[in-house]
Amino acid sequence: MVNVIGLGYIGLPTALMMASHGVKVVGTDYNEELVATLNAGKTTFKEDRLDELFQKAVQSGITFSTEYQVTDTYIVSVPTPYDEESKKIDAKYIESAVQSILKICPKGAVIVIESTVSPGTLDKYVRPLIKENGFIIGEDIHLVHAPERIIPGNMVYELLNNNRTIGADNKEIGEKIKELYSSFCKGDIVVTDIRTAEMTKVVENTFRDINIAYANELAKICRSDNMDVYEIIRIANKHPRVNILQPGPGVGGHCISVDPWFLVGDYPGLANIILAARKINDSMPEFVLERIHDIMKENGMTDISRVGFYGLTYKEDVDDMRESPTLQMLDSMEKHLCGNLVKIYDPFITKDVVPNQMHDLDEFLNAVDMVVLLVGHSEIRNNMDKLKGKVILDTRNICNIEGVYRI
Ligand code: SAJ
Repeated sequence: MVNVIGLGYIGLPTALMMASHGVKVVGTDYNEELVATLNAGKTTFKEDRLDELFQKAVQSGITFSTEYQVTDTYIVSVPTPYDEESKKIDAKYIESAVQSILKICPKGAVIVIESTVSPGTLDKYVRPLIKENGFIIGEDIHLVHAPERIIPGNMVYELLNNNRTIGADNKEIGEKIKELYSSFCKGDIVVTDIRTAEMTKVVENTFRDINIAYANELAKICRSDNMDVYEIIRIANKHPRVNILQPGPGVGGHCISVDPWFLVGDYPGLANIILAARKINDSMPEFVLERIHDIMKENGMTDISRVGFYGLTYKEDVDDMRESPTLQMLDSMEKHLCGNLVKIYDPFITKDVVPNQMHDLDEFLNAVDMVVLLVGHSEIRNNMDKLKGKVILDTRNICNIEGVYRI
């Protein structure tokens, strides 16, 4: 039996996927409300094909509990935030999960850490904890790092098809865990050591952050000298070895905007491109605010309450708002005392989370003269006509209406 600890964006789909492929699974989370929701037969976030997978897993016997289970395999999938100041990982959730496992697990149990961690985290935080509790690693407890790679919006497909990395101290244990993941994963599963697996995961997300930063920097350069960044990227990408990403209002989500900081925090002075990229991407929400200011001025607009932000999530067609550029913009505006004046709408966010949030697209559009497209949800892509007559700032390059402004 596998006990999956942490039933969030990664733990839940992973637990469901294993269960629906014949593995006996119990999902554990300390959040009683979340466990109650799952036990009532409902999923806790929106994701393509997740409900279908949930039904299959329930039929296959998955159960959910707030209690840790006595079993031989644990998969830990808890948050790994970083400390705002030091930029180093805050491993407290991993530590408390491992501590709870150690209280009940039998001799020879395998603890698989799925959460993304900074390189060296298992050495620095997890191994000492296991030793302090009187266990011998490699005999009483086996440690494995199996970082996830799935992208919100396409999680089910990617869980099934992506290649994976498994880091273990011991080849045999690595192969055993590989076999477990092979129950559902059709991709290549590489077995390596723990440190390499930790570093590989962070390096992957940093690669993307740097590439997005390049697109964002180009957007700023082109804006300053009146060039069309989208046309330039489109043409440059015709080169067989060039693939520039798209500029946008910033980088959100809990991975790409977080993981590179681990390298900056741990290798100050060495992580230079990485730090520059982080700074560029973090500067984008402010850059969009400046664009709004300039465009309002150009159009003789003075009333910020007639400006509407479309989109609160960090990217299209997900309901995840973590580190979203829109929230970063609102934060920044609050400092200038105008944050609670703009109107805000997102079809995926039905609860009120910010002031002046609206819950109907038509009402939202009626209440504003200028729309800032911050997220390219399918809803707005399919309703572009409704924006006609508005002043539009499109930060995602999804609107072709004449006169549209871009970043
Ligand atoms: N973005 C741009 N321009 C682009 C692409 C993305 O501005 O050209 C923005 C998005 O709008 C978003 C942010 O970047 O705000 C990140 O979005 P994303 O879709 O690129 O990535 P995530 O955070 O949803 O998922 C990533 C994935 N990592 C990589 O692509 C290397 C996923 O595979 C990981 O599993 C996930 O992070 C994770 O959990 O680490």
